[in-house]
Amino acid sequence: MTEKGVYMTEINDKVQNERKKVVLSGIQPTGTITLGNYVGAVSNWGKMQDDYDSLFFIADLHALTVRREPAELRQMCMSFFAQLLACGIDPEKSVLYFQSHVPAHSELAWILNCNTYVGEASRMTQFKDKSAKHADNINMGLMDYPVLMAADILLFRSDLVPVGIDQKQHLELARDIAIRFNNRYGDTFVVPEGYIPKTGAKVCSLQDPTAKMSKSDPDPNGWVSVIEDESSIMKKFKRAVTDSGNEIVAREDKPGITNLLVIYSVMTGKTVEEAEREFAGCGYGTFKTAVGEAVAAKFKPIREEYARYLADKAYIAEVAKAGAEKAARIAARTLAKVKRKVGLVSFDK
Ligand code: AQP
Repeated sequence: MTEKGVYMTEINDKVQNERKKVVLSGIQPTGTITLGNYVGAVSNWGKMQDDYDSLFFIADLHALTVRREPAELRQMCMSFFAQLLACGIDPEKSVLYFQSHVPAHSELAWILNCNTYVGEASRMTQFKDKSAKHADNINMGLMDYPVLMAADILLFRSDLVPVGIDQKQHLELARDIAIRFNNRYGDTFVVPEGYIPKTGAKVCSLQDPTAKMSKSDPDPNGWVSVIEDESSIMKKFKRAVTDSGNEIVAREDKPGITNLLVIYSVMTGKTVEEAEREFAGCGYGTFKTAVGEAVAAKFKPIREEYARYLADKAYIAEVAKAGAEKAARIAARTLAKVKRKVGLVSFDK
């Protein structure tokens, strides 16, 4: 069996001759999973797990780049795990785990740090934005975030990384680091491709349709969560900021309506053009109610499943432990290879 085949086998725990493509992605346990995270990332994870060897993790180490109350972080981590299960990440199909339970993430990040330039990391838009937002805490972790993300991806020889458009720059850096390492030390890493959805790669705030919907937005009317109740979702959509005029069309000068059409399209599986036709001649009020109803209908079963999973801490622990063990087994191979390539001594055969 080829080396590639071994990786595949470890993930699936079954023998196949061809290596299936590997998909990996993570989410920071801050706030709750928003409609933006769901549309841009998590809903695609659910769809991909049937066709790929999939690994998904709670990026708890990434979450430390911003100051958090320890008890709150712990609670968020458990809540996010339950939310991912409720969103359809199936532990029978995917490896699901907490990033901090697999120390290889941090170990590889250190080696990659030594192969990344300060200029590259300090140029990242997210670093600049978060530095401005947290001016009292511009820590090394904030700048190092994309290098840890590169380690997350490269550790598992990931082919595809499903992310929203905001992570595109980080993904490009991960590719640059992989190519540089391969050129210097010989073929080691798979150079990953981004999987950025055609519709919904950047869901915007309901209050500012020119800004990304973000779970750390202090204005709760800007976002909705996958575990939010129906009446609250409906209120937020009724209050959603729209544009001048009364046409329901996706156009550059209509960011509010375009954002709502994209959301409706992803929630219902209809195309944006179909949605435009459906609401031609309707008022903004009717349209906003329909979008809210589509979102509430999609999220209702997620909210119910979430409550069930969160109440079963033993199940979460069982899934998370098994996931971390599998992930650690796969990661150990890449890490051993990397250590050997850079010249660290090993007594293992
Ligand atoms: N508005 C969005 N539209 C589409 N995709 C999005 N993602 C985030 N916001 C949107 C995608 O969700 C995944 C998980 O994101 P993350 O937790 O790693 O952090 P983030 O990108 O920084 O998301 P937030 O919501 O803005 O978090 P905070 O407020 O904590 O910084 C990623 O794949 C991301 O692309």
